[in-house]
Amino acid sequence: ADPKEATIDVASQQMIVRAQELGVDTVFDRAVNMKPCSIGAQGICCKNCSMGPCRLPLPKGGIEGKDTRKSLCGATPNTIAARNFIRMIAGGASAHSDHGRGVAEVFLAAARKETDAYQIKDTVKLKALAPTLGVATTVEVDGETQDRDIYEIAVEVGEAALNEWGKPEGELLNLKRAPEALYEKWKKLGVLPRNIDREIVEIMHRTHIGVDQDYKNLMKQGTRAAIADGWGGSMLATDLQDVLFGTPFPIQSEANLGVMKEDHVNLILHGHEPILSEIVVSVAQSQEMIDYAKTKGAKGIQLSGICCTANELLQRHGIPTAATFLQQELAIITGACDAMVVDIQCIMENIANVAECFHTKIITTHPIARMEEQSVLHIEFDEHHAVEDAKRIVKIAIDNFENRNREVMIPSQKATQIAGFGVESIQYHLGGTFRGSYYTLNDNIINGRIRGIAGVVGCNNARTKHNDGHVRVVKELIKNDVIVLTTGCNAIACAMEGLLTPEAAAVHCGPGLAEVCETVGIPPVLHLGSCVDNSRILLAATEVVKAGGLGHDICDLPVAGSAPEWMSEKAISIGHYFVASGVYTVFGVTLPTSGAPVFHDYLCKQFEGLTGGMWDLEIDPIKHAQKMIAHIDKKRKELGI
Ligand code: BF8
Repeated sequence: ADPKEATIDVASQQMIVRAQELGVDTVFDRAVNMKPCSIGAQGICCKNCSMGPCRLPLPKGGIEGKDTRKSLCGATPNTIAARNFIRMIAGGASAHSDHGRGVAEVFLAAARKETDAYQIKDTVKLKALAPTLGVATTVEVDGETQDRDIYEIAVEVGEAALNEWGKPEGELLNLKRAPEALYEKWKKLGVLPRNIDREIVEIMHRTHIGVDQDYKNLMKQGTRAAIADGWGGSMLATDLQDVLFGTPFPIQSEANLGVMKEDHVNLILHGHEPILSEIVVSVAQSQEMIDYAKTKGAKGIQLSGICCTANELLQRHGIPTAATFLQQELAIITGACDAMVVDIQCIMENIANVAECFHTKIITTHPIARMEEQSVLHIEFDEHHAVEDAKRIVKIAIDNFENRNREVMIPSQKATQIAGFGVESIQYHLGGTFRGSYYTLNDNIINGRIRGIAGVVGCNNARTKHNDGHVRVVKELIKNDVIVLTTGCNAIACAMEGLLTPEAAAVHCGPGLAEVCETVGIPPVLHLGSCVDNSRILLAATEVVKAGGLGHDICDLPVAGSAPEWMSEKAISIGHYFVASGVYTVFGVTLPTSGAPVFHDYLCKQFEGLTGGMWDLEIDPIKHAQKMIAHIDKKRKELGI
């Protein structure tokens, strides 16, 4: 790979060059050497039974007259693309939701005091959350209202939350947190999720050979499962994590490979669940471990994060971010990574091969996510002996410090970032002290200083230049006075570019947004956390609706969504729960729908008539942002502002 073609990030370019010099292959090289299958990329390869795979390429020159393409069983391109699409939703929703379930289980163990590694930290949020799950926070004693014991409330909250995954009747409790108009719309469409697991299972059933063969009906189930992710599994994950580990509040840190330190033990935490990483952080920051590191000749222990674990640790502890998804191999190529601890999701198997060329220890920790490579250590993490597990992990990193076997080459690049925004802190910064709501934010939208709100999120994708789409889309938006809420790897890309600082306002924003940011002292791009924390964006949008003056539903707001460099199934689930919640959502790179033009049209045009939201695909970052701005302007016009 040509490093300058592969990424806009200078630190990454340096590490790609080093990898090539050492003969270590990275995702950037593999992307050049292996081209994607164009039929699969267009969504029209069906491998759901062994009569296939049936491939239905678009005829050269497009379709003239009737589209007669069909598989052995007769499935049309629309059926095949819709089946593939909702299977991606099932994959993404299950990843987020299983993460949420894991958090709920640990939450319950903590509430029942079965483990002393975890405590209920944010009691205010617990009490705010309890009623949404049908749990009372007070009790009547002799005609007097008394507060209930925190841990008693927590046990019931934990039980009610866990019940959401498999309850036999009813609908998800969080749905009522959506604007009433949206809830009613879902009800009318018949897409209220019953429980989280069921909607995912039903996708697998309906996409089996010979079941659902109507793309509209398939998408109906896709919508139901996506809502079960955004307003269900992901939202529960965020809420329970906040109660357990603390609700984030703005905090300063740094981002990019330059956060690693040559004279320190570098322990990198990579993956998604804070269950593990929270404990590793507290152990690694203990005097006992720091002293132990010093006995091995290190000055201390430098923790840093990759992917959404990075976002979780950043927003609650200010732990610096080492890398985005595509930089995970590069962090090892610095020669300074003494251990990389991983749990679930977005972990490339090739880090094991790269680590074998260095001294780095890769440690898997989750029973559902192991690697076959012999060099990989597996230390299964269990909430009941969390501290002991974490100590073992940190010690392995420290002991490995003396084994560095190649020259250390840490790029100098790193940028300051402010992260830790959320529904609560946006209210604090941009809300009205009087009304305790998003009144001031709405006021600034109505008076036009802020043109609209964009949620820009999602992955890196080796099929497009690393971080280029992220940074250009976001810069174009803020230049046009659109405030950006970010999560996931987009947030990391923006951090590396210096966009998550209040100073970025003067340099990159239009005059209206710059004025607001400078007055309040916030960055124009607000980091809301990890990918499950996209649920924070749904709730922030709901607060905007509630604050008044901008319509009655999320689809009335001047907002738009984007994932410029998406690649994962989780991104498709997120994209679709935004669309299902009324948001115009643009993806970059590609969409696995282009080989089925009727289905593509259904998602990108007709869906607006159902939920008020719709999909779009735009590869060019500037046009991508301009389409979002055009939608925001359309909504402003409809609102008469
Ligand atoms: O869940 S943005 S590459 S790290 S999938 Fe993965 Fe995509 Fe990054 Fe977080 Ni989200």
